[in-house]
Amino acid sequence: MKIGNCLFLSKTIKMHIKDLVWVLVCLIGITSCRCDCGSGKWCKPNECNKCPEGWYGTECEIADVPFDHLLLDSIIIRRFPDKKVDGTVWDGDSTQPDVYVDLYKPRSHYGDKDTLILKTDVVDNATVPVYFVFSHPISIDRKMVGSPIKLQIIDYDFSLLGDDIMCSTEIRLYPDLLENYPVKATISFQGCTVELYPRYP
Ligand SMILES: [Ca+2]
Repeated sequence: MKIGNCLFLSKTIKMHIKDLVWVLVCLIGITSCRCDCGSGKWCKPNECNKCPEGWYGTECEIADVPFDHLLLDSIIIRRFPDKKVDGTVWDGDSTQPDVYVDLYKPRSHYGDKDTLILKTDVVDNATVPVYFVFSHPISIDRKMVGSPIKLQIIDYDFSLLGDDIMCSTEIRLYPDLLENYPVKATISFQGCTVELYPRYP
């Protein structure tokens, strides 16, 4: 069903049952034109053949990234909020928060699961700067490098309520942060400042 036909119909339509059926057919024809753009988000209706910037391939599944993968050697937290947004301290015993970092690709609309890229060890009673130096560099493949991924700084808690997210953001490593192959990428969000130290093998 072409959009032009639908527009023509919408102009000439009279509200008879038969016309309503045609409108429904049109709407189904347009909205069924959907595909995963590789970024985990739906393409706009009727733009199936147009990949969003940074993606190509028949299903827009290939990230336009000029390297096969990258390596992450270390992460440094330079800043995190002193307290929770409600003004209370991070830990009930009034010690400093016990901090770790995770990096993952959120589930897409297909209903698949979050893909964990990295979860660091916990640094107990952390004060900035907090260093996470990986004995084996973390390898991040091109699809993750080109996808929106979530970066979170988390306070590890023993409580049944679970850990506290200290700050959270969505980033895209390439091209947003690493287009010019920097040795360090700095991200500031929600009271946190984080440095990533990548390598390009
Ligand atoms: Ca603590």
